[in-house]
Amino acid sequence: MSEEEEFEEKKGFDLREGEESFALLVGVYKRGEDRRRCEEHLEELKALADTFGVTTAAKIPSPVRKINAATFLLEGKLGEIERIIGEKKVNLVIFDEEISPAQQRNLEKRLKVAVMDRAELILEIFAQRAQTKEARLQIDLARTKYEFPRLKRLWSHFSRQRASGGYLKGEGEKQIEIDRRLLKRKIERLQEELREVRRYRQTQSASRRRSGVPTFALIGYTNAGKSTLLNSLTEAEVLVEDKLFATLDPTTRKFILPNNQEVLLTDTVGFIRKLPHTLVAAFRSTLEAALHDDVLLHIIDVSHPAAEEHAATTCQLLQDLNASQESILTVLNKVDLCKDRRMIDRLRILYPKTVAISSLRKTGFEELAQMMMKELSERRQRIKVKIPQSEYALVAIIRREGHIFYEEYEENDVVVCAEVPIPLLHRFDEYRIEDVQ
Ligand SMILES: Nc1nc2c(ncn2[C@@H]2O[C@H](COP(=O)(O)OP(=O)(O)OP(=O)(O)O)[C@@H](O)[C@H]2O)c(=O)[nH]1
Ligand SMILES: [Mg+2]
Repeated sequence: MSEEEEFEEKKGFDLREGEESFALLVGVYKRGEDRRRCEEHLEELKALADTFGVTTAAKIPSPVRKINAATFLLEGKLGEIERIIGEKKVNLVIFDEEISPAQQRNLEKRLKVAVMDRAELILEIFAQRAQTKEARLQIDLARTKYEFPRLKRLWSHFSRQRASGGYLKGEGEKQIEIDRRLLKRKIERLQEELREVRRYRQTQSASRRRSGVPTFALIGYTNAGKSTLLNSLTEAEVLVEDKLFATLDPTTRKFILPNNQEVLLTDTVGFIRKLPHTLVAAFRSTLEAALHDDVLLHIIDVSHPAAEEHAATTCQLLQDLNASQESILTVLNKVDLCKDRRMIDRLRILYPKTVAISSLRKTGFEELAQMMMKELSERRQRIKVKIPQSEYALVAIIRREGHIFYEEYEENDVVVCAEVPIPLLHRFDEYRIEDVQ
């Protein structure tokens, strides 16, 4: 085994085959009125744990006035947690809040079980679910960067029996130096491999863009129903699951609008609150490729009690990724499950250009298609032009980038009535014959 492989061996929480893991989930809140939100967040953390393959034994929303620098929680709370660990055979504690590498180390020593935070859990899930080479490389890079400041902890449970013993003394510091060097080398290697894979993907997406077919990217909170919508519209057969992060890799499919206009739909990785920074960075390139597509379809699960918070999280992440906020159509999904009509009303006020649908029951699709067509035509102007055959390449441009309603041949000219993307209008100036509304 090479040095690097050996290093790989000792990282991550070890989910043993066939052995059930029980987790205790801890969330904190400051004021009494924040308790309900804290409980909602723990419910989401439970869904994440479930996706990871860990059973939730207990959820502990904890009121805290002050965070303890060394152990995050104060002694009293730790005693309570210790008791529950004993009673419920818990072998993993997951914090909804971010905990520092030192706090994590101290907590593991104190509680004698593995401790992770939400960010690490999300990273582990991504690692479990990654399919394509690019996704695997991105996640590996994100994980390696996450581990960098945590080397001491890794070394302290070298045997993968996390927190089963104390520090290994003496050699520890030297080993950390070696590990750090290995990690640096690994980060460089991963970055190089990623550049290689991306070069290939960019060539692909560039040729797609050159084809001029407008693209809609399906974005939104995890489990909102993005893949279900893509499947319902295009029979794409993308994996749909009532788990978080079912999709990690973008899938693109052709879709024909009712006016026969061909468009592309791209399914993307779901967003979640507190998405680890290293992951956002790692996925930036894949997401950016999708976000610079023509229009974003923001899918919201309106049957979820935290739909508004989910939508806001998604918008914030879009902003962080520099996506244009102008070309977003908001798709209120799962209306069939929605018990609170006021949620739909509130979201309609918060977001312009909304449509309510059920991806599963396939309702609201006509309205959605109308909205998509309208959005495209707003980016275009309708014109009538008479183009000489010697300039026929211009007709090919309209065919590719716009939409032709009809074309007629008049001797050596062709008369075309079409919608042309506004940035291209000037190329047709000298051939315009009349304005069309
Ligand atoms: N009742 C109902 N369920 C839906 C609807 N749309 C999606 N679902 C369900 O919601 C769950 C999540 O759907 P997905 O399509 O996997 O969600 P996603 O947005 O792709 O999720 P990630 O890939 O994890 O980000 C599945 O169990 C779907 O069957 C809907 O309109 N109505
Ligand atoms: Mg999906």
